[in-house]
This record gives sequence, C-alpha cells and structure tokens, in this order.
Amino acid sequence: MRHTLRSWVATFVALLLTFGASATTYSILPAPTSIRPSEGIFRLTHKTPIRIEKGLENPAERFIEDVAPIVSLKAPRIHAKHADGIHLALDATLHAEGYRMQITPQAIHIAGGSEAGVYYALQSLRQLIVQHRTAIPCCEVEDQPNFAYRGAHMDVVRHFFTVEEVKCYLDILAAHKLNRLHWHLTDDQGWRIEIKRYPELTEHASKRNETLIGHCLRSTTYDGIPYGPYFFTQEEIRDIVRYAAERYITIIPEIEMPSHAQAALHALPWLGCEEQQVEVWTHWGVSPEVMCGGKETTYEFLENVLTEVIELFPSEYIHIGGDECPKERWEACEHCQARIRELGLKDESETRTAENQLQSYLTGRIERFLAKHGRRIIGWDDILAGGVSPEATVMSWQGSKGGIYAAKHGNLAIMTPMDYCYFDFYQTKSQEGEGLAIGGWVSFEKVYGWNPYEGLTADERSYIYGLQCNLWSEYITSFDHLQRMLLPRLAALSEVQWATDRRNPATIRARMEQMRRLYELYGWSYAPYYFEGRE
Ligand code: TNX
Repeated sequence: MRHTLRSWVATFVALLLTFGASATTYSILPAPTSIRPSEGIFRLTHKTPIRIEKGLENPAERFIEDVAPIVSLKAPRIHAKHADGIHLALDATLHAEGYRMQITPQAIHIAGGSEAGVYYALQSLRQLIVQHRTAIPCCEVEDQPNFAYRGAHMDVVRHFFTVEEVKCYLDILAAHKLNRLHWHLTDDQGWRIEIKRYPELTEHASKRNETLIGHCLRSTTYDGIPYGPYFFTQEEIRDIVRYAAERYITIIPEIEMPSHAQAALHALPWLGCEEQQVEVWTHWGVSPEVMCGGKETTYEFLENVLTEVIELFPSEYIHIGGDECPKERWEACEHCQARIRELGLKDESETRTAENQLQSYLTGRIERFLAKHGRRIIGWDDILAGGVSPEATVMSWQGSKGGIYAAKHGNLAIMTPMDYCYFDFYQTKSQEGEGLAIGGWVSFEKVYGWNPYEGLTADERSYIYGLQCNLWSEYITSFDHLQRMLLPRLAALSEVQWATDRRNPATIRARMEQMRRLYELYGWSYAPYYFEGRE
C-alpha cells in the first residue's frame, strides 16, 4: 500500500515536471532558450561558497548584492576545485552574452560566453531565488539573446532625475537583461551635462523659469516655479558610466543637434541664426529655435562639446538627435543660405529640400569628426530626409518605416516605433487612474505581441541592430511615476528583445507574478493595470 502511494506521488511529480508546470516552476523572464527540469533541490545558505575563475569578481559581487535581501553570501573565492557551491566560469564556445546553468542538489555550475553572459545567468538565478527563496529546484538552462542592442531611453531634460535615480533605473534595466541606456541629456527645456569649455551651459541652460501645466496641445498655463539648476557634473557622469558598466550596460549619450537645442541657444545666443535672446523653453513640443547650420562657429561648438562627451562615455555610439528640425530659421538665414549655395544644394523633392540636405551636411560632418575618434553616430529617423551615410545607424520612431527604409539601404536600424515602444503613452484604453500622459496607447499586451520584423525580408532582418523603449518625461515629474511608466511594460519588451521568436505567452502571466515579487522586493514601483487585467 505504502509502495503504491509513493509511486503515485512519484508519477505525479514527474508529470508536474514534464508538463506546463515546469515553465512556471522555473520562472525566468525573458524566456531562456531552453530549461530542462531535473529532480532535487539545491539548498542555498549563508555558507554557500561562490567559486570563481579569476576575472569574474564583478558578476559575483553584483550577485551577492542582488540577493542580499534574501540571503547574505560571502565574498567569492578563486579556487574552483571543490564540488560544492556556486561555480562561475567562462566558456568561449558560448554566445558572448549567452550562458549555461546547471543546478544540481550539490552545486550550481554557471558558464558564460563572457563576463556579461555570467552576469545574465546570475540574473536568471536571482529570479529563481526570488521565486523559491533558498530551495531552488534543479534544472539545466541554456540561454542567449536574440538582439545585440537591447535598450531603454531616459529623458532627464524635461524632468530631472538624480544620480541615485539613474542608478536605480540601471538596476531595473539590468534585471531585464538590457544592455543599453540611451541617455537624453540636452533639449529645448534644459542642458544637463557639464561641459568645461562652456560653463555658460550649466550656468544658464540647466534651469528654466517655469513649466507648463497640463498638456502642451491644450494648455497655455505655467506654474511660475523656477525649475533647476539641474545637471550632472562630469564626475557624476563618470560614476554613473562606471555603475552601468558594472551591470554590462553601455550608456549612449544623446546630444541633440541642430534642433531641440533652445536651452543651449539661451546660454550661447551665437549658436542661433539671428543671435537674438531666447528663453530656456517652458513649453513642450517642437521649437523653431535651432542651431545655425551655416556658421562655422556651430561646428566648432559641436566638436568641442563632443570632444568632452567622448572622454566621458566609452560607448562606440554617440546619439546626435537630429529629430524634428523646423527649417524656418534656416530659410531666412543669410549664413545658412550662403552655405547652401556654397555646397550647391538644391530642392530635389518634397523631403530632399536644400535645407534638409544642409542638415545632412551637418550630420555628415559630425559623423566624420566622431569617426576620427573611433565613434559612430545614431540619429533619429528624421535624418533620412536629406540623405545619410551608409555608416549611420537610424533610430526608427515614426513607426517602423524609417527602420525598414534604413535596412533596405544597408544601414543598421534600431526599432523604437511609437505604437509599441513609447512608454510615455497611456497603458490602458480607458486611461482611468493613469494621470496625464502625452497620448497614444501602449499596453503591456501590445508590447508583448509586437513583431519587430514586420515588413522586412529575411535578409533585411539582419540590419535590425536592436529594439528600445523611449520614455520622454514631459508629463512625468517624479521617479516613482517614471518607474510606473517603465514597469511592467519593460518586462514585455525585454522578452521581445531577448527571446523574440521564442516568447512564451502561455506562461507570461505566471512569470509576471514572479517579476512583480521581484519588483516589490527591491521597492521598484510598477503600474497595476496589467495585473488587474486592464488593457
Ligand atoms: C517626439 S521621439 C520627440 C520628443 C518628445 C516625444 C514625446 C523624438 C525623436 N522626438 O522630443 O519628447 O515626441 O513623445
């Protein structure tokens, strides 16, 4: 009798392991390439040693910090001969960001294609620990990302976020295996990066007199409250760049040119066409005040700024903005028109106007300057209008068409189409309880169901460098609100970025319940709508 009971239990457990349950017993998000359940439990205690290969100190230390709220582990040791504990090693045969993780009752063996691969394995392990605490069910996981570029964007101009908040944002990205932060540092409403050569920028352009109340399409009321000075010193930037690197995140700074630059024009009026005084903008939207594309002094300024920027940011890519550049000032400017004549630029079509080609000339000059320093540019898809060099990487935001056009012409593209990737949009159709947002509708489900390859042939797919969400902060005044716009939608995006063709909709809800526990453990705010079943 006892025997039958035991075999019944055994059969039940085996069934549980092989069917459905396994996917949520091992709740990992984004979905790994494969999870093979096995029998037994690994018991994690404060005595569990971490045994590493030399050079893997950083991922080990990050892991110890990450799991500290659950179990306090001792510093890693370098000899790996013993059979117990958590073992971290490199295996160059694996994908650079990939890993293999074997959990047995005796030990956890992790091999990564690089330090980053080991780090991602430990992110997965952390998720299992949040789910199961110290009794981790055994399994073997294999994993690697689909997209090389897995980004999120952060706007610290429209509203500012502190060093600690930027670091928390980075922690959140890392927990979802993202590897790029696109950091929007300059715009019409503020200049937020210290440039030693031009102290006027942080002195005068890092603050505005007041801020719009309500939506920019409907309101002309301002709060009368000075905003700023807010900016990051170079020392703070170095600290943040280091913090990101320790989490295998590259920060791509964005210095907007020639548009979205009214704050810089306020501090340095000679940057504009007419050199008249303009204010740091207090409204949202598209300002006509742009840098002059004709005067040589604009180019000198940009090169001087970028010289300091590339010293601060080791990233191969620098984002040069280039979006929404109204050309009315250029059309009326003698310097711009003289430059257009000198270059022999003519209106060729509705989009290839002489002025749009002048913007392409500016983009091209800056691109060549950066190339001399071993760097490349990313620009918003607007830079396609007047033509781009084959080396430029295009960030497609006005739908996917810019990215598709780029891919068809052999340019790399990063997909950030508004309809799926604008996390400043509303998260529910009813908008109930959401507060003011810019507009639109990007729900968790919508992000999760997005096909980033739509409209591309198999060949063209290889030009899609990656995917990113954009989180503009016009209507987001607190870090708490910022997190609620990011989470949980970032989780949906991360599975599209990492596990594009092996998304697992059957288990996403259950896995999100575990992500929610993780968010709560670290005190990260998240929006409730998805969990309430509201779309
Ligand atoms: C357009 S997206 C902009 C931003 C705004 C955003 C609001 C892009 C390249 N430019 O300046 O903040 O819309 O969603």
